[in-house]
Amino acid sequence: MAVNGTGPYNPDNIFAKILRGDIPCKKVFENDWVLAFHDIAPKAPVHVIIIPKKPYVSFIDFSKNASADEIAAVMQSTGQIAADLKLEESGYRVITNAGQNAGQEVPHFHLHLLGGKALPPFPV
Ligand code: DGP
Repeated sequence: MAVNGTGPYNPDNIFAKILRGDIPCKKVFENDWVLAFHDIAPKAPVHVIIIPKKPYVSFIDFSKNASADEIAAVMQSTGQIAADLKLEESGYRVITNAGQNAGQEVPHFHLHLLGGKALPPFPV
């Protein structure tokens, strides 16, 4: 992955391995477009990773190249997961890190769903 989250997709990244079933995850949701699972190092009581099943390096790649149906599926799935996990009443945060300067470590586009407590003010 280039520093800005573009470049060729690396099929050896950890989320690609999770999608293939090569390594386990604690799954919370799956449909034709999306897989979601608990983050291995949670930053909040609820910290879920939501990924498209198709290979996109980052939000930059996803926003340019995914179909409208797929973008809708990812966003609607995220809202559904938040509702299923009872986060709607207390509120929650959805973020994505696009590129290394933003803190992206895994080069498969993903959303972080965070909640379950009062979250600190957004850092920057
Ligand atoms: P980011 O820094 O935005 O690329 O976030 C990557 C997240 O992925 C980070 O919060 C930790 C999580 N993560 C890394 N490796 C694994 C893994 O093997 N399993 C799970 N469930 N989460 C992982």
